[in-house]
Amino acid sequence: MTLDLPLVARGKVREVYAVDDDRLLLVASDRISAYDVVLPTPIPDKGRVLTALSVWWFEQLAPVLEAHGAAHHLISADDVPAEVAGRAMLVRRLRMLPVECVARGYLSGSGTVEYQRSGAIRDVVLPAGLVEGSRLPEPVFTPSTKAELGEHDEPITFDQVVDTVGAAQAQALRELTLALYRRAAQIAEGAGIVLADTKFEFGTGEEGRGLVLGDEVLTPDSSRFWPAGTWSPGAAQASYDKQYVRDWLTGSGWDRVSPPPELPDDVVAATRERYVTAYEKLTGRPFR
Ligand code: Q0Q
Repeated sequence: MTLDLPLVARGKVREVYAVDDDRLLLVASDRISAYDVVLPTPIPDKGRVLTALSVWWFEQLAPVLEAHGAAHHLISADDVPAEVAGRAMLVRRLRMLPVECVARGYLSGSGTVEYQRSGAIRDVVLPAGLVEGSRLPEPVFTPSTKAELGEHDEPITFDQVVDTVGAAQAQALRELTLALYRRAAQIAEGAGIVLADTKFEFGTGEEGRGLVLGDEVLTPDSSRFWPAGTWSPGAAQASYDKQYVRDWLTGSGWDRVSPPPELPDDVVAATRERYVTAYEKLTGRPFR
């Protein structure tokens, strides 16, 4: 599929195209990545499900954004080229801030590794005795740099955010990131899903106005979603969307260095179903 639009940016599973001076097109593919590698087998409808989920979250979080004098960048998910219908968002072009705004309600992944070494995640000191999957006493803001494609984001301190965007905007990023996370985690809990952590990206629009929430929001690609029913601190939690893929890859003997193998049909079907189920449980709407 080639769109007749200039490519602005390409991620592992998404692209950004320029529509005009003021608008971009965010396109989600059916590609899936695991262990930081894009797999050769697409997951049918993944792009459409994650786009529909982002659009729904923008609706749900609009009151929180407004309460903080902020906005979001979504213009339309309908007014998009037919080739990418259902899996693209027409968005306002922003001046994106070079900070990945991560909110964590639970300890997991790279956060656990750093905590085990230092009792903290950069400058965010955590209580003793936490393990992989532990719920944190309060959600925490643990920003990171925006790594180049293929690189890992590097955690940074709040003071480094201040040095990057200034004290007022750094404080606004932290407050808004945590407020959005709290609301989203509350909604997810009602659907039987643990929102362990998520990553927001913000930009600014017209001079002097507030922050604008960009990128995709609260998808299984930008967040860790765990089934609440099986949450059990002390080990890696089952991923809501990628566990079938991870387990099959582990069992396949793939060495994580050579090109990854094709996924079998049953793993593809089960993974598609997980994305659809996550959408339907969170939104209460049937995926069409
Ligand atoms: C923008 N990205 C992310 C990305 C690769 C997405 C550029 N509203 C905006 C947005 C957004 N969203 C961006 N730039 C200006 N205004 C977001 C990091 C990168 C694929 C998909 N890149």
